[in-house]
Amino acid sequence: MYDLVIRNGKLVTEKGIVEADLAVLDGCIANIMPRGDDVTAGIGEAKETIDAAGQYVLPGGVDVHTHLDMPLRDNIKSADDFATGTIAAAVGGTTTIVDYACQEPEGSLADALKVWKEKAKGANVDYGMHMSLVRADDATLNEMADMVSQGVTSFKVYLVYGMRLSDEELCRVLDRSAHLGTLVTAHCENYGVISYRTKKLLAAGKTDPKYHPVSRPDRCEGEAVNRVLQLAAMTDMAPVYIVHNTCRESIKCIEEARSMGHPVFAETCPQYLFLDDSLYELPDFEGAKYVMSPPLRSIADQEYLWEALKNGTIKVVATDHCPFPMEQKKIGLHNFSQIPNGGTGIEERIPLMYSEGRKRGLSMTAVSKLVSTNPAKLFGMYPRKGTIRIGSDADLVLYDPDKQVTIRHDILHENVDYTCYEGFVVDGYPTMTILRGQVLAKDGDFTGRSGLGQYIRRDLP
Ligand code: DUC
Ligand code: ZN
Ligand code: ZN
Repeated sequence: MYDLVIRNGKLVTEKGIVEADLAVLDGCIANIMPRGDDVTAGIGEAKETIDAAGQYVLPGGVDVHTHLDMPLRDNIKSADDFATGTIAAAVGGTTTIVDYACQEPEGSLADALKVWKEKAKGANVDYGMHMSLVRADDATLNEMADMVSQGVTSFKVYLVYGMRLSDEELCRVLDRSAHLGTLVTAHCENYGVISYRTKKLLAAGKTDPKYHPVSRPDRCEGEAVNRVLQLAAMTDMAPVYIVHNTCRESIKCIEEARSMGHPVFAETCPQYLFLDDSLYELPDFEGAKYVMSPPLRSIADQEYLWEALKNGTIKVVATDHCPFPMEQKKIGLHNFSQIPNGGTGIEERIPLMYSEGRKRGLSMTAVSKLVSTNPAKLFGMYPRKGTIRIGSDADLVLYDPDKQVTIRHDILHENVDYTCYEGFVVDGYPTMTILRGQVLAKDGDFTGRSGLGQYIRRDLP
């Protein structure tokens, strides 16, 4: 007997929309039958049946860029931990996240993974880990192979912030990663440029949030993307994934690298597709909500990113979910460079992307590839995650295309006192989220048993 059957839905598969019924056994998709054929034939009625008439059945969302419970500096951590952040993820239709574990300045990768796995106990959706590197010494490079055997198959490098690596260190990491067959993910901004411009702005008394984007313009991102891609090209064409692309300046470099056959992959995030730099002009320190790095860009950049989603240059929409409460943002009331960087998205991503994606001519399948299938493939979780097919985990989202919702902070579950998308109206919303056959969320509420999330040991991409 099957554990669960979902009848009458429209399945969003990689090959398109299929009107079919789906059966679940032991947490996996066990059978799919076109409408009219009985999915339970010869097996008997299932323990539970869900009627998905009028709804799409999506593959669970896969968010490969989150910062849960991330220490920023003394006494400041990102507001969502693995308990709250994954409730928000589940209600918003995301069933798998990949969070960034961070190596300590003097610490080992093994220590960092242990710390992050401890933080993740009690998670409500499945989770994998990337590893952010703050050093590229022999000990760290030697540990990368151990990480792979523990299911960590991607390594992050920063070209900015205190944890930035030098060009030589970047080459060392790229070289080792190419050798291991892993993926280097890169936060690209030019540290020297930002440092110089920030000092100059502050010295001139320009301290408001609106100077944050002035301190780190699009060229500063483009330069760093170009640099890391050139270094990777000189290092056996090491595969690279550029996180949170915001602008034409960076996408142009990626297009060029891809046209030369370099395995380069691009991510963007909802904030760069839906929000723009005019928000920094808001009065009363409201602009601080949008202080994140890289910063929001122009409407023209937004349009460029949407085109890049359509033409396949950008393969993934993830969130960089890393909110800080307004009280903490106020640390930078008189100095924009002190505002903790980051915003919301883990709960809003799926509704925003399906709603706007459809309006902009992307098919349901095209959106599902951006938010589920492609990230699962690039980060070694496919076909277990990111697709609706027999044998895959039964991570499913029922999505009502006619349910119009106005996004407001008070309907969301993120543990912070605002949403970056207050007042946005979305056409379509998740009505049920299922993780490995178990219902986690229904009609905007978390209704599941807590702590069902499991660690995903990722394969090489
Ligand atoms: N950028 C942010 O805005 N927040 C978290 C980390 C990052 O790179
Ligand atoms: Zn980043
Ligand atoms: Zn990030």
